[in-house]
Amino acid sequence: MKKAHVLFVALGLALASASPVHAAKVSKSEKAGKRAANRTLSRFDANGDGSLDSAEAQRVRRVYNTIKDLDTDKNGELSDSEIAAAKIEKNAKRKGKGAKRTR
Ligand SMILES: [Ca+2]
Ligand SMILES: [Ca+2]
Repeated sequence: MKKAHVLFVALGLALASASPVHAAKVSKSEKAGKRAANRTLSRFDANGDGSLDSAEAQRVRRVYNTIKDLDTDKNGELSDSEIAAAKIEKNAKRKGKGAKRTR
C-alpha cells in the first residue's frame, strides 16, 4: 500500500518540519520526503499562509495519530488488511449509530 505509506511518512515529516530542528545535510530520499511533506503541509495549511499554526498542526497530528493507530503491526505502513479492518470498524460504528437513531 504505497500511497498510504507515503502519506504516513509525509505526515511524520510535516510534523517534524513544524519543529525548529533542521538537518544540515539532506540526502536524495530526504529531499523526496521533504517534497512529500511540503505537499502534505499545503493540504493542511487551511489559511494558505505557508505555515502551520497550532490549530492546523493539531489537525495533522490527529490524522497522523489515526493512521498510526490503524497501523496495528507498527511497521510504518498501512496494509490492505489494516485498511479493510478500519473500514469494517467504521461501517460497524455507522450501523450502530443508525440503529440508535431509529429507536
Ligand atoms: Ca497556515
Ligand atoms: Ca502495518
